[in-house]
Amino acid sequence: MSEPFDAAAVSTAYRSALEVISAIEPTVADAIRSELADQRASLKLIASENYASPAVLLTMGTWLSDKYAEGTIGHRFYAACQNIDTVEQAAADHAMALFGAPHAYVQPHSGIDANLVAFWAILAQRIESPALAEAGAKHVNDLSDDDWENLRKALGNQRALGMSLDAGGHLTHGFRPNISGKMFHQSSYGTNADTGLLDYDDVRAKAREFKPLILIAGYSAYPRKVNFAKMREIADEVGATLMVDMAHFAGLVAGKVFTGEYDPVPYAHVTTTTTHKSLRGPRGGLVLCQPEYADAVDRGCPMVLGGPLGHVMAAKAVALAEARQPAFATYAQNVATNAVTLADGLMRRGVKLVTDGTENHLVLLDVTSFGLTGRQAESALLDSGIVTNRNAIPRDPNGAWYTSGVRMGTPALTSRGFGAAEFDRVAELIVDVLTSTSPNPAPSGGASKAKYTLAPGVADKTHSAANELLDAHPLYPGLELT
Ligand code: DSN
Repeated sequence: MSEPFDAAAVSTAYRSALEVISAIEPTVADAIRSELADQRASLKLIASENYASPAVLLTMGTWLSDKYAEGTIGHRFYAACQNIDTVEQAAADHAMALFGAPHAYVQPHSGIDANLVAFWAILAQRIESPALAEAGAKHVNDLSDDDWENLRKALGNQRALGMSLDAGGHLTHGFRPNISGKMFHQSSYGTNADTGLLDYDDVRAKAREFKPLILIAGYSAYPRKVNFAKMREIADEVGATLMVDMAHFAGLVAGKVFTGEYDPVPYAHVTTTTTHKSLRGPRGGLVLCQPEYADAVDRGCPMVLGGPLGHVMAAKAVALAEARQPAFATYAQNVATNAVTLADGLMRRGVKLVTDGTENHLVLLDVTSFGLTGRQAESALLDSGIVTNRNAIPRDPNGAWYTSGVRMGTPALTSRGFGAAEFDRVAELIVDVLTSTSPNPAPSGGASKAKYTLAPGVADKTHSAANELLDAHPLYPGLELT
């Protein structure tokens, strides 16, 4: 781990905590022990996961959890919130200093909550409030399709333009299964069919035609940098608010890997993020914004959030303090360098990557050349101790369930201390597994999209090769639960 910690003290803390938990509900204590064992024993390549430091994790297991504190710092709807004020202010101060943002709101419980706060803040700030008040008389769960239509009309039929899901965008950027797709008329921009890269001229053309209230930038499966200066130029040209969801790459922004036009914070009116991915904090979200959106953003609770989670805001403060240390910039740079090593190692061994490489923390494999679906590839890798997730590729012929891709990221294993040699070996293991996997025949003819056969011995061989790497880079070294 990048942050050194006192292994004896942390071991004592967890041993004691597990003893106390075990006395009440041993099943839970056992699951906590097993989760550590499982995470220690696998190559975690899920691009959105990481390992938080013991300081961050321990902060969450405290009585700050027991306090209600609806409202904002110094202006609460409950008495005796002085300690919650302290931790919320500390987290907000660290967030503003780390990202150079004029305002930070650290209450969102997750990424979707952060995006909802941003959406409603933009609507509140830009659209006439009487319309909101009229529609707000009902709970969102009670709204029928007609009600939604009326709500959108009352709000002026607002439009949001975001990156399409199959190009790497996120569900919360205006897609129908998510509330964002019901609140807004949505349209999306994709990526170039030949290069897989974001085409800013296409974004501009779509924005001119669609005239969105909100231009959303950000992604969860696009392996490249985004030029936020260009996105802001487009937003300004069409009178849109630029909202950037940097959940995936916040660690690269914090660690100054993404600077200048690739740092969203100076360009976006509102920036949202989660805190647990490349930022390596507790599970949660936060919103950064320009001053003109601050009042509306601070109304996130009660607009769309319940009482803030004091224990998690405290852990955000600890994680953000860690991210302000020089070691975090080194970590972030290593995440990006390791992603290039992984990409090169895969491509050198014949794997097709979407966009033929990476400029951030993730790679997106197109597994069709192995004759596999993403689901088969994900399962065969998991059987071999390599944890990834299947993901649609642009214009995916297999849809969002089976998919034709697998997404992999470097933040977690970089936290364990993996470098170039380890990531090249990981690439070799991945290719061994994929070339040793074949789809089973489907009962209806052709190939199954789910069932597969992994050649005998490959899973065991890969597990033991993975263990060699993992043993050399232990997770939470010195932390002993027994
Ligand atoms: N579920 C997250 C991811 O894996 O990218 C995004 O919300």
